[in-house]
Amino acid sequence: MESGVRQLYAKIRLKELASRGSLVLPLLHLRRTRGSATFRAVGRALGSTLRARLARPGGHHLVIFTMVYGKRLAQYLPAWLQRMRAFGHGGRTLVFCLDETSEEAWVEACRRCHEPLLCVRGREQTAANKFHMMSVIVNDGFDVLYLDFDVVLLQDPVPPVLKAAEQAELLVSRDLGSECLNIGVLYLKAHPDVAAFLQELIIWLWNHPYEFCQKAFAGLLGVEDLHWNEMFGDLGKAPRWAILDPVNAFVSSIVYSGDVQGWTGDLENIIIYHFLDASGAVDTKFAVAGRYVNLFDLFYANPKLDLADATTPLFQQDPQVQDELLGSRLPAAPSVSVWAL
Ligand SMILES: [Mn+2]
Repeated sequence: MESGVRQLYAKIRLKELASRGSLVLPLLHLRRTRGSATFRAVGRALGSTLRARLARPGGHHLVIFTMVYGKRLAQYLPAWLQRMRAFGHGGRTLVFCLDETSEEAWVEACRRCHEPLLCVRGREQTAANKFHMMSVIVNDGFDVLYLDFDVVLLQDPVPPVLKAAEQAELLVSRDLGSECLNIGVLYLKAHPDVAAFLQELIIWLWNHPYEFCQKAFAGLLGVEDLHWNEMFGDLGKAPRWAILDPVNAFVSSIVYSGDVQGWTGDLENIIIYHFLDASGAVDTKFAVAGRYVNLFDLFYANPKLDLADATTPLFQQDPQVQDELLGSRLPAAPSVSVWAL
């Protein structure tokens, strides 16, 4: 078959699958005995523990979700989860552990320090996992706050995220000095427009496996140009979306560029610090520090920090934490149009 025809054929099949999927996914709780082991494990976590727990009066149907892999980082997971628990979110935090086939470092580490049901094992180490998992969560009626593992909470992110979500179904972080989205901190509301968006994104990535998923995500929101759409049809309407304040609240460290990365304002206003670990390596020619700096050690293996203490800011607990945060602080925000809630 000619490649263009084959792609079109694959697309039509996927569209059919996806539309059938969108009909059945809301009935997920009825079909948890089917599907892959991972799909069933997510269904069990959502259907039993999380549905009961998050349905309490005053609770919110919000799942915090992170995705982790690689043996190097498993050692930091207990401390990472301790920080979630400090803000009362341990019981809503789903950890997707992508282990190597022969080594179960992650899922074992997770189950030792977390509720076993909330540690879900996957096998394929691909970024697309994030969107498939979020699609399952959203289609099962839960909002989801995805957090990269290379973040640290300075304050509880849930109240400001829920406040911002009053005006948008999708919230995403961004570089301080560019319009480049960063899907390392991402909130998706359980909403039909979001479910359709995720479905479209998954289909788009299937048809364009060579594209960087963050660019595809931004492209479907209309922020970046996507190519070859004439072959795959028009893109659908994006959900209402907004940027999480990249200036002083949902901020990132400076690794490569003080013109683009970093933050400005007051230490007290930082909610999430995304320290851009990038799989534990840097290009030493371009990194501002000239070398890789392991900030997992600073935040998650630091005897001076009591991560369970949510009231004393981490930068007051250890001057080195303060130095790190201030090292990425700019005197003023660069002049890009800031669109933040
Ligand atoms: Mn990250």
